Amino acid sequence: MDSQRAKFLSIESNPITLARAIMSDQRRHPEAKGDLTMILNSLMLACKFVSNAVRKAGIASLIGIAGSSNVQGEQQKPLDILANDIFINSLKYCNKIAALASEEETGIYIIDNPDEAKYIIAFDPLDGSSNIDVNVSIGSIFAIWKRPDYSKPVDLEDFLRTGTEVEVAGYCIYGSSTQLVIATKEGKVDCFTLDNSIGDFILTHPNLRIPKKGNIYSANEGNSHFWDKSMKEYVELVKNPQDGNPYSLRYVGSMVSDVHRTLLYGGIFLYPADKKSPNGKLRVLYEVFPMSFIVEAAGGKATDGKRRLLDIKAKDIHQRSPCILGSPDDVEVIMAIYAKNDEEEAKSSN
Ligand code: AHM
Ligand code: MG
Repeated sequence: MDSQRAKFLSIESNPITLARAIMSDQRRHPEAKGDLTMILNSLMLACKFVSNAVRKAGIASLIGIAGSSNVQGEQQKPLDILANDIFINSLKYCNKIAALASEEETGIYIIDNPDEAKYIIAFDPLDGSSNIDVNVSIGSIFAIWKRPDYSKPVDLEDFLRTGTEVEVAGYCIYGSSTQLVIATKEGKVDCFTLDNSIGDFILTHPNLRIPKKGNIYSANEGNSHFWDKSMKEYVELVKNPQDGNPYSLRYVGSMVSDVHRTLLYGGIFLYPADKKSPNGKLRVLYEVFPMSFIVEAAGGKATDGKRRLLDIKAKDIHQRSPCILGSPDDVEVIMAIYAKNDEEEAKSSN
């Protein structure tokens, strides 16, 4: 039997569903109490609900704007609000989350549940909102931390953490299919695809590894006039390389889609600081940390140009950071450009 047919038969008769994968992971950790299993099950359900809402958005009048703004002054869309409610309600049921931070919530949202809730979560319920109305892929992003001290009531302090402390991170992409990518701190990244006919996520891409080097760069180059010298130099280099093989430019404008492609095909995703947004645009807790965690777990790198993104210690739940991530060889090239320019600048200022 050829391997393609064997794979098809195994997916048809013995699929590894997300629930099965989570259970078998838990068997490998007999000391685990199953808390993360319950949280992941709640997230899986939330993603299915959001996926369904996204597919019906045009019919159910979920496009357009809702008329409200979030704490960052961005206009909320009906789907942003619906997705936020879906995530919160789903997570409330599992009783294992003490509080959450969401792009759509001004402060932390404390869940009134028993003391047994040892985890907190940060999420962007619907990333890439500007693409909702034009039927382009969007997604949800999350990162989960263990509370450092659950003998005291949960508070903002529990969220002011580094990315290296993340236990599990993931994203769900609502694209031509719905896929859920989950990374654990053991460095395992799996991608599950939603099979609508049975309503379950099936393991389709086990042990994802990012290519060592790619040939795609992904950035909103419309902002290039405002970029710093190193970012301009890097993008010029990939467009006019010495070997005469320029990189392709791909930019969806939904971080989930741009990072998903980078993970699968390799290359580099760039959302740098610029003169208009000196801290960049992407939010540390629920965009930069989860995506950096996933990319690193898959063998890639994530930096702001000078330091590892996962080493940032959050000072605010809606804090922003420049974000550069992707194939290790590609990210190292831009880091070397930053190091060279910083050294030259330091010499000239002495
Ligand atoms: P959102 O969470 O409000 O949708 O904003 C985040 C999105 C990211 O998905 C994407 O990478 C970025 O904003 C695109 O920004 P720009 O339109 O400036 O290129
Ligand atoms: Mg977002």
